[in-house]
Amino acid sequence: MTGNRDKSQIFIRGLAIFGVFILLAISAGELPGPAGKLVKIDKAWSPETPPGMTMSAGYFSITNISDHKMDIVAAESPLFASIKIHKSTIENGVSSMHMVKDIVIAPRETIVFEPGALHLMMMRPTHALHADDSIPVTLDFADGTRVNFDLSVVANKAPS
Ligand SMILES: [Cu+2]
Repeated sequence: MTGNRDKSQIFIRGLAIFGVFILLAISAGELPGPAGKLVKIDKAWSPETPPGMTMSAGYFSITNISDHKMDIVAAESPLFASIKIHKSTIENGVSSMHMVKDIVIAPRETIVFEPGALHLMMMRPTHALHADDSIPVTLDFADGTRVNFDLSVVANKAPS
């Protein structure tokens, strides 16, 4: 009898500790800071890369839901050798693109990466990417925050 009671007490103590871990895990997701939510990312996509294609582009919209400015300084993905932030412009009817050093997002501001404008220029994919694949991307911010999200690969669209 005594042995059984000891076991049930240990079991209850175990449950309590487990519960504390769950509470910690839930609250960590809501705290501001590197592990918390500082930005919201929507409509993240990338065109298919046929075999032999050496570059692609990533598009998404990003909203700063923190109360301070967020400054994107770099991006990377395990599926591409390098990613740069580019901006396409049309001048005298000629489309060109240039590298952007960083993207500063004010609190509550949304910035849209889209064809013909800001985009992630993604160089040298590790393999051909097809519709419904996802591309994991990490954005690095000036304050050391890193944000991970996935670009969904979409068929029949060309990068621009
Ligand atoms: Cu580009």
